[in-house]
Amino acid sequence: MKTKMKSRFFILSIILGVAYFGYSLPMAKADIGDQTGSSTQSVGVDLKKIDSDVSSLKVGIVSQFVDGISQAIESNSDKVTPESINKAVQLDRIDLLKFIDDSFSLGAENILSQNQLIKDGINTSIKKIAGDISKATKKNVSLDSVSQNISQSLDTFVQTDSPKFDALKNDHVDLMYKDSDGDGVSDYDEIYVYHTDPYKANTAGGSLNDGQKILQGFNPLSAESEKIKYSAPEDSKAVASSTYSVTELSLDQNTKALTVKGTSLPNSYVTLYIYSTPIVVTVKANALGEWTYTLDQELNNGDHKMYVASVDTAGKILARSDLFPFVKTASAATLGQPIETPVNNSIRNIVVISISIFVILLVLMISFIGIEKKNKTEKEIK
Ligand SMILES: [Ca+2]
Ligand SMILES: [Ca+2]
Repeated sequence: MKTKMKSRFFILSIILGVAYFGYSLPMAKADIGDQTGSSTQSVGVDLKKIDSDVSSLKVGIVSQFVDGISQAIESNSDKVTPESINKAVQLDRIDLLKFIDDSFSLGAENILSQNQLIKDGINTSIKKIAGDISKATKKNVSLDSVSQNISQSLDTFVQTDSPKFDALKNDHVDLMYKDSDGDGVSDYDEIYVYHTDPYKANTAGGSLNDGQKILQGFNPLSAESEKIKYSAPEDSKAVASSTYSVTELSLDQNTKALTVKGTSLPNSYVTLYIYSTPIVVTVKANALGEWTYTLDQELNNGDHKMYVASVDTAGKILARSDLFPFVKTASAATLGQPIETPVNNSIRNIVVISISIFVILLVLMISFIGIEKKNKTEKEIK
């Protein structure tokens, strides 16, 4: 009896071992994709964080300036009406707002490197406005505290975001904004995604340059018109949902053409997969990481779904969005909530392994009872 039990446990452990090994093998492969996805995800997140810091800095500076001037006008309007003071400062105020707009439109890198020039420009404008108010009220009005507060906000931004920006530069994110050979593919994508030559517009030869080939679905590493064999996005676990997404759908009422908008890394190419009619197209995102695509064929009415992904020359998905379902009717296209795919690996692992153990134990128990019964009957017959 004891030997029988031992051999049964031996068989059980072999079955469990084989089941676990079989399951963990595809998971290990998936991790490679996950790593690529998460590094792309963090670059996207860091870039967005710096962008949002830049916009809140701008909002903060404008409101400090508007509040400061309103206060100065209010507290000095005992003899002159606020309207006439307002009129006196109008032109200089417009100039300052334009200067702030221009300085901030160039983005974080410009603010970090031109910080002193921006501060000086703002201070000079505010001094001029203080002069306007002094003239109108015939009082000596100073706006130095407004200037100081604005300078302080800019300094705080530089202190907190400069290290973040340097870290991104270390990750070569600045290469996303460079296209040394002017073929439409950023130096970053040439080096890290397609392995094409960043200094040669037409890496492999042929009539199309690297960017034209990628847009038309051809392998830029081949001189021939070799189509990229796109792998299925649902099989890829390299999800980078905060970088790759679909944000907007619209249907032109006249042409019935569907336009899709979404996000990706700046100046990079994304491939859109639209099901169930499989449509696979590649588009390029702008410097803000926004892309737009208008379908040249009319889509059937009904339920559809789509993914957006960054794909290499072998058709492998390096990073992708969640699954975006949408409904198209004769008059509208409605985007649904993104569906996270696949479900969390670790939870799925636990569920699958627990179920396997339960099933195997059940089968063994049934066969054990069966053998015991058989032994009993055999004994009884004897
Ligand atoms: Ca290039
Ligand atoms: Ca090139």
